[in-house]
Amino acid sequence: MIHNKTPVTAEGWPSALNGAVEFLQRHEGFLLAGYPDADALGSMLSLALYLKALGKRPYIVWPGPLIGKTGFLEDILQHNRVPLVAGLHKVAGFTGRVDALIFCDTANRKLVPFYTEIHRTFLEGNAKPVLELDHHFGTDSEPIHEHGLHLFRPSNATAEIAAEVLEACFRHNSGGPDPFAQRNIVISLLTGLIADTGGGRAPMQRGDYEYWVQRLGGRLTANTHEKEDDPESPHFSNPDEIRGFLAQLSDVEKAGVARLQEKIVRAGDVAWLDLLTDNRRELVESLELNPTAWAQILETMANAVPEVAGRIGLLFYRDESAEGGECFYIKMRRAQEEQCDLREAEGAIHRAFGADRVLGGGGHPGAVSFRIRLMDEAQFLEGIERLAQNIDGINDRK
Ligand SMILES: [Mn+2]
Repeated sequence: MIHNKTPVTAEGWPSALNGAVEFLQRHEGFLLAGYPDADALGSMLSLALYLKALGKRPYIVWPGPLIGKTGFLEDILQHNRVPLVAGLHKVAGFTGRVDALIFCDTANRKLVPFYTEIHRTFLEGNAKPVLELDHHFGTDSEPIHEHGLHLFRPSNATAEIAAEVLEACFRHNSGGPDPFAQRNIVISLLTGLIADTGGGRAPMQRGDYEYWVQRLGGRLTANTHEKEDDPESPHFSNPDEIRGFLAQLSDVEKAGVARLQEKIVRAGDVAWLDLLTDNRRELVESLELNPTAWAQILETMANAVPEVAGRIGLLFYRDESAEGGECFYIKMRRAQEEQCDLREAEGAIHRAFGADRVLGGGGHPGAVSFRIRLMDEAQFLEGIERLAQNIDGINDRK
């Protein structure tokens, strides 16, 4: 049975925050895990680096090399000697060293790398205490551990929640290290925030976004000096440079984007981009794209397609399901000026493909994704056309 996540109320938030501070103070060895996108990584890294500064032991669950632009976050961890728990069989090796778990930015347990092993090692029987930070409230959302301390809030990014936790820690322990004085903590948080808001284009809470970009950006600039001992690449001195870096395309990526622009199909104010087998193979082979370039093109197109349509854009490709089998993956985003809540598209997805074929999905008002059971590609494309007609009528909150 699924119990959807519920946000902590405004009245309950200060005590939840205090609970998180005590949680971090009370324990010594922390296993951090989450679905490794930029926000989850940024949140985990910032917490891990602060715990390290307190003399505690963070371990980050690492499913493998990162695809896309977030590789520099891995470099930050290496420089700071935060151990990565890489590979399934490694998890159990940390039994004696871990006395608490932190999950960041992950809608449900199916998306946590090595969850079965983590559960078997740390959450069965005498379960270790759990802290969860998240901002996903889709229909597939569910606390990873029911009895955890849940800092759930509809923020722009989990990185905002992590920043609040760090701020609260410093308030309680102002003689200790100042988390925002550490460049790498600030860079990690800003990366998560910028990535989750489409490069700052589409924050759900504009005020919060501005607040954190100014506050963290100010500290980043203040702590940037001409010569740094810690070799960083790239070397950021303000949020705009992080934004620029995340959005920057190489020549081959630009060529890929230009080609895909021509393949966008418009139907009213909805548009879609078919990245199923043929289109994708043709592009990858002719431009000799590596996985990083492909990921960058995908992210760029996910933001471009809705703008072409003026309202809602979607793209789809084949991907792995949480169980490891192949499935179709649909990414849906709304245009910058559009106010509708895309989470309401779930009904349309069910009608278009049949509820039993939808493996799961969810997201934010501005961006959702769904996994669909494998079927004939022609049959799937018919479903997409039905979906485009259905979501055209989604409630507009303008
Ligand atoms: Mn996130």
